[in-house]
Amino acid sequence: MMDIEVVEGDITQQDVDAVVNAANRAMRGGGGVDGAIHRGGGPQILADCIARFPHGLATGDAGWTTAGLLPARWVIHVVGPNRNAGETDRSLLTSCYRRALEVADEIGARSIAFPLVSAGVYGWPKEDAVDAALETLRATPTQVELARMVAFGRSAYELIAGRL
Ligand code: AR6
Repeated sequence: MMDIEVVEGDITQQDVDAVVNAANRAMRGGGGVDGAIHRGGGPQILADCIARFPHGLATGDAGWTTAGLLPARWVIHVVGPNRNAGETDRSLLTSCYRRALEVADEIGARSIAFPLVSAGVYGWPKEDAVDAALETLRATPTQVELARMVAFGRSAYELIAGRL
């Protein structure tokens, strides 16, 4: 049975086996969580993305790279739906969490930290982003023992804690 917890903090500071990146299909970096992870982890992450994902990733999918200089061992990159570009299918968002756990199982990660995928630049309403995350984490069979939701700021923390 996987534990699910919430902390207020920065995804790049999490001392877990794998941290999840809210990436885009190109998988070559960006802003928000993606920018923070590439900045904190250094150029090894981008080099790995280029080598492992020459054509990027599809929306809803996940794949792993090294975590470079971050405390984590791996980054699991997911591509959330961009609601601002008309990707409104909720199953694309739940798929990110399910696929991230599948990838964690492939690499043997036992602890994983998630940001609120799609809830920033990609414009998914935060309440539903939290519900999609929590219901999928609860429903997906996995060897992962700890899933940590990393809330960026106090209001995100209150929102997630209130729905956990
Ligand atoms: N740690 C934890 N959470 C964070 C951090 C951080 N350091 N920084 C922001 N958040 P976003 P998306 C929160 O925009 O919506 C990028 O350009 C933030 O408050 O990072 O999936 C990519 O390259 C929000 O709640 O991801 C893509 O093009 C959540 O993390 C695109 O943005 C996600 O915000 C992806 O957009």
